[in-house]
Amino acid sequence: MERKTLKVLKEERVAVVRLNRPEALNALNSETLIELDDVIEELATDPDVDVIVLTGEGKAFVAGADIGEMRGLTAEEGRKFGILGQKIFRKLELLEKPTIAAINGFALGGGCELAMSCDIRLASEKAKFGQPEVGLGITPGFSGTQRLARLIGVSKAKEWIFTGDVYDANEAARVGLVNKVVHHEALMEEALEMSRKIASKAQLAVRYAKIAINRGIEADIDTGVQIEADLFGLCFATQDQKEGMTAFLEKRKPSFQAK
Ligand code: CO8
Repeated sequence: MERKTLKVLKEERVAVVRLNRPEALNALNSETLIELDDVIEELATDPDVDVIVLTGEGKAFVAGADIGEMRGLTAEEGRKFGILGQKIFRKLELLEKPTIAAINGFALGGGCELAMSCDIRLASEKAKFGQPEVGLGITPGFSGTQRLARLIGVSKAKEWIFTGDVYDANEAARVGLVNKVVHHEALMEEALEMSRKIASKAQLAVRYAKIAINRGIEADIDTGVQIEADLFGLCFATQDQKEGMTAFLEKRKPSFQAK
């Protein structure tokens, strides 16, 4: 389906979703959010896709929620706009398939929040990060107060959010927001290489691992290990577990089936 604000390209079991409003630095307006929601729904059940990469067209990943659209909102409209973004980002975070943010440039405000809703963040050396909302008279509204604190710690998150400062990719990696910083030209190849590696593994095992990490980190350790035990047990009901272990013992490459 043709979409106005983003493009989707699929190859070798990987879907690349490219935010495509470069004239507004890919700022998230309602239309982009709704199209993103739609793409997430579609890719969740697409049998040809195992891994999803999110990136941006031009010099930005996403420079935030659309300030032009937000300027005139009432309190109730602002709350609704925030909840719309929160729900979509939560859906992305809970998608069973793994997601990689390939951050090609500015990831500010809602852009940083979008990147944080992905499983893994690869950044170009040109990427810039921050939550500048307080300089606009608002708080982060697409769950940045929650995810930044969980990813980089309460104290650093407060510093980032209270000052609104912008940080380069190396600082974002140093505080643990970004997995890896790569040369700008190599960003997509690195993201695709990692995606293909993940896609070559047993997909049910990858998805169960994601569920165990996501659900476990939100629970106490006893609940978390229980979730892990249940999902670990479920793996033994899959053909891919038989194939993976048999291939190891027969000293050959496994051929996984489940998608
Ligand atoms: N919204 C709308 N338009 C934007 C945005 C944005 N977030 N960012 C950039 N643009 C537009 C600019 O207005 C400009 O448009 P035009 O050419 O028509 O003047 C175009 O994109 C290019 O931008 P610049 O000329 O500013 O490019 P520069 O390279 O000079 O600067 C920056 C790049 C530093 C990224 C600069 O554009 C900037 O500071 N942008 C805003 C960053 C920001 O503050 N983001 C946070 C927004 S708030 C947010 O995300 C809250 C999320 C939760 C919302 C909850 C709702 C209730």
